[in-house]
Amino acid sequence: MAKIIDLRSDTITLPTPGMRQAMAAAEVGDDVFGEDPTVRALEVRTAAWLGKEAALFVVSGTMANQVAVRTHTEPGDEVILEANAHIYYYEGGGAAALSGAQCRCLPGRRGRFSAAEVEAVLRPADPHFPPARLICLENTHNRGGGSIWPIEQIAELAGLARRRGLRMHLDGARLWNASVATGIPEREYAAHFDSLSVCFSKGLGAPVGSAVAGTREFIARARRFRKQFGGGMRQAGIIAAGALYALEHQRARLAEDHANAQTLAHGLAKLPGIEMDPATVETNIVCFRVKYACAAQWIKQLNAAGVRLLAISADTLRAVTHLNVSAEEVKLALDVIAAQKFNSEMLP
Ligand code: TLP
Repeated sequence: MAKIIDLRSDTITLPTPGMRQAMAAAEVGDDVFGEDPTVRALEVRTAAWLGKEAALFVVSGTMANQVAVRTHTEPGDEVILEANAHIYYYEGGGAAALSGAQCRCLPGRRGRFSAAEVEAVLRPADPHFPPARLICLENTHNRGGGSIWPIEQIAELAGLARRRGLRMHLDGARLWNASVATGIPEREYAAHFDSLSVCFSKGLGAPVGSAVAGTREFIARARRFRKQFGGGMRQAGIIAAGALYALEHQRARLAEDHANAQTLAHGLAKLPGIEMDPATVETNIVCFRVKYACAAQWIKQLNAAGVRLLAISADTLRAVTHLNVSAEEVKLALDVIAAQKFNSEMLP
């Protein structure tokens, strides 16, 4: 069988030879005792990169977000976010289960919403109402198709949050992509937030690991919740070394993923049966609607032909470009997609 071209997610990326070497050579210690020098180095480097006082290494983006939500809130507090936000949509009900938070979902446009829309749902202090505590944004926005938040719009939301006594958290799993695409450094985005999460294990290509960053005080409290959630790790320097390597050596190449996503989007836009506006593709995520046959049938048929995509709704597919897919393979994937036969009789 021909080589499989796996565009399901940038989470499937494999460690590079240089990364494996760095991991094998990592100095380690017991990180729960604060004795792992490589974890420490990664936390210090990440905090500096993001312009925050401190950072905490965690196993996943989900844990980074959920530790942050728990650190900001008490049970019964309201968290305002967009209806397709990863924190709400894809984290197993974590905000409710782990923090007892009530999520107030706003409808977004490709994941984005305005300060006026938040203001419209804020309620006065009154025993009837849960106190609104936290606003969460996602940049880039996954289900928004890798969309980037304009920094002016973030600044407006941060201004509102300050005036109304709310905190701001950024799910920055793919903040690197936003920064590489816009040229706006991560720290400039981060400056508008009290806390943010970042992932080393998506486009950057590390096998495991994310971080949450914020003030020293915030991170000290977050460290307790990481332990409570079972996320205290021991000789974690082995994986932290991969993350550190990813940050130092594999960030700039994200521009290649963005260029490959453009090739894919423009190619898809020409195919019958696909609804795709390439202007909506801003980073490495390409979401498109299929007209004939449901998304699940497309997935099945493409899988058999060696191209893997993800169905993110009944009629929408997602392709993500990454480290392990070359420009050549993206063109090959397009040929495979173009060769498929679908018709409206296949609709359920
Ligand atoms: N997203 C995954 C799936 O969970 C959908 C993917 O394939 O894109 N924030 C954002 C914006 C994410 O996209 C993800 C992962 C996470 C957080 C969670 O990261 P992990 O998978 O490390 O828990």
